[in-house]
Amino acid sequence: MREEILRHNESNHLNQQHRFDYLKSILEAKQIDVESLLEKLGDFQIAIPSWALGTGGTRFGRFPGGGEPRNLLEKIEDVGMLHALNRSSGAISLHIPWDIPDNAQEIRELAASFDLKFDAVNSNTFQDQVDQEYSYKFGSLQHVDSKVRRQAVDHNIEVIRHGVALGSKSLTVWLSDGSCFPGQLNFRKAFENTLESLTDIYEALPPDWKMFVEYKAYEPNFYSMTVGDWGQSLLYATKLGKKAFTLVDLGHHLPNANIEQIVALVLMERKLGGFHFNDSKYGDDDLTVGSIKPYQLFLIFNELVTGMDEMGLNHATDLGWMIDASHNVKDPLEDLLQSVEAIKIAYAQSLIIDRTALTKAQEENDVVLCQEIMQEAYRTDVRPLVAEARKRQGGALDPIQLFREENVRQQLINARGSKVLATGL
Ligand code: PSV
Ligand code: MN
Repeated sequence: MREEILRHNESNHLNQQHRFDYLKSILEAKQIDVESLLEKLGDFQIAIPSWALGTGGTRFGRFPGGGEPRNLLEKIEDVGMLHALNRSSGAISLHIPWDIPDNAQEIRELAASFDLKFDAVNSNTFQDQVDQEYSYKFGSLQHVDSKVRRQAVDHNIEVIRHGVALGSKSLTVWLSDGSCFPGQLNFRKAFENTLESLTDIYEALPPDWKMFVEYKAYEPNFYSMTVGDWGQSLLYATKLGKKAFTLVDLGHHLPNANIEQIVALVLMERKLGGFHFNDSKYGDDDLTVGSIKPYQLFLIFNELVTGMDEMGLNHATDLGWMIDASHNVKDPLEDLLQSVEAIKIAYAQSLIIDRTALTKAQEENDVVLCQEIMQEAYRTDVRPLVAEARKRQGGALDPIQLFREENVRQQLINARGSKVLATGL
């Protein structure tokens, strides 16, 4: 891909230079250090989930476009290609047992050849596997039967073991545990069982690992979820200890929730661990990041950047940045390129907010000016800046255009076939 990228950048050079110079002059007139912005953007990496490289679907059907990765090696190749194009997807997050790294050494070497790291490993106690003894129909870590809980704990410990072999540094636990009908569950017992099971998992974490407790308001349980919101996640994470954190999946809130405020407060408590980025109109739609509510994404990044700066945290490394999405009608790889781009745009916009002026306007209760300041940043077209950062890292000025110019999907179909299905949901 190296030569194709160089050729592509050469033919897009003039247009990019013109747009970048224009933006640079605007930013410099505002005393913004453009070089430092480019550096921050270059450092910022977003992990790709191993389960999002194929076509997703709903319970009504699935319409695969062909050329999906048939195994973990091919998934790594796909993420490697994304990373070559955008230089911003330098990590992969595995879901076990959908992707079991049987030969960790081989997997590690392949990933390293594409300059990829392993981000959080994810356990799965929301589906029954063929060889498992007990069913998770009525929950896993919360289950009334201690044997089921033990099986789910053991699975999580097994996932940690795989993660250690790959060089991961975190475990994400998402539970579908909950209840579908009033009266089905003793909420307090379910909480206590879950906490006890999570404690067993927590104790198996290596010292330099983090545990992310992901919450979700509903689905697959529709009356209660045992980790249903940020309050419950924060409660578990606080009781568990220093290595446990809340994970925010943007699609896991009740309608109109103020996610940016949640982010601000959990971060303030030093309990924000990471993100699953996606977008949604109605529920856990798992749509392309930034496709429905880009302003919300910008407001979330505003809280992240200001909070992290005040706490002396490193934007690129101190939180886990991951995508969690599904692609029913788009090419999965193009969709992921769009998602990463949307995240980088929101990040760049939040970096150019005039913080001194905003703080002053807040102190003076100048509501109109506060909005003007926020929207001045949001309405700045930072795409040439994001593209410049990508080019400097060796990526393509326009990754999707190059993906299409090179007929990558057709090449994948030729190599892997048109009727192949990747593992995942
Ligand atoms: C659940 O909806 C979730 O967001 C969790 O992160 C799972 O790991 C993932 O989706 C599975 O697709
Ligand atoms: Mn998620």
